[in-house]
Amino acid sequence: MSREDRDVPPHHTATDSSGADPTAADSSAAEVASPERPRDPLVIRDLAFLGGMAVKGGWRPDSSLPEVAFIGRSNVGKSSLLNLLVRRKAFARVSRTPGRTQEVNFFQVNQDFILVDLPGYGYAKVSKTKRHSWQPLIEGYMRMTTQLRGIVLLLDIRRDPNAEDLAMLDYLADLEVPTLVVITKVDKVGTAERRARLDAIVRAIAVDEGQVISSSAHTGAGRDELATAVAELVTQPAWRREPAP
Ligand SMILES: Nc1nc2c(ncn2[C@@H]2O[C@H](COP(=O)(O)OP(=O)(O)OP(=O)(O)O)[C@@H](O)[C@H]2O)c(=O)[nH]1
Ligand SMILES: [Mg+2]
Repeated sequence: MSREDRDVPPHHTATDSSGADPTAADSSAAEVASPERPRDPLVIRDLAFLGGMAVKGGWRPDSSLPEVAFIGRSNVGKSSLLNLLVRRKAFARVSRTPGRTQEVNFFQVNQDFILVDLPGYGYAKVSKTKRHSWQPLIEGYMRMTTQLRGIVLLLDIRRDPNAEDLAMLDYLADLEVPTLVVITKVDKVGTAERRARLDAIVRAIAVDEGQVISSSAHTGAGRDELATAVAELVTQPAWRREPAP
């Protein structure tokens, strides 16, 4: 029986608990509770998909639990990283077709907090009308939430941050919402090249390297570091208590 099986009630194991645990090899960031097994900074006991907000100002969960939202360019790996964090293969939908996540999706973790999977920005091939409706959806979510504790902004290790990434970082900085940067898909570049790519990205976005986590949904790298950061974020006071005017 894997660790994943033990952490989860039986009704959640049917679709995605088979196969190897991709995070098993990554124990570097975890605190060691016993000599045999690293302590998991975020034990997943229960997960629930609460629903999606499809239009600006539309449905959102009637819950006062803390929220942490994942944001980034289309195809950067938001849904994959969310799955890695909660140790499920297909909890948030992952697709080869960029533009798959077209709603604001809400996932409850344990009885503790909500992870929010935001639609990707900047995928040019999505029809103009559809693309146009995404930014209001992101802004609509940001306006309405009074539970947000922080944003996880994702950047692909192979790409220099583009104008939209920088605009998003500016937007978040203006809102003064705590923002954690996660570099995704580090398995896609060789170890020799990795350092240079990370340096280039950190320089381009002008953030402290201590705010940046490297990750791979394929190898599980960075999972526990992200889990620690998210667990810490949800203990913070709400970023804003009233909806924006
Ligand atoms: N090699 C590798 N591929 C990844 C990684 N993370 C995601 N991918 C792949 O990248 C593609 C997009 O991943 P998603 O998780 O759907 O990306 P997303 O940001 O949610 O995309 P949208 O919902 O369209 O905005 C999929 O084919 C994933 O399998 C990673 O760490 N390593
Ligand atoms: Mg997605």
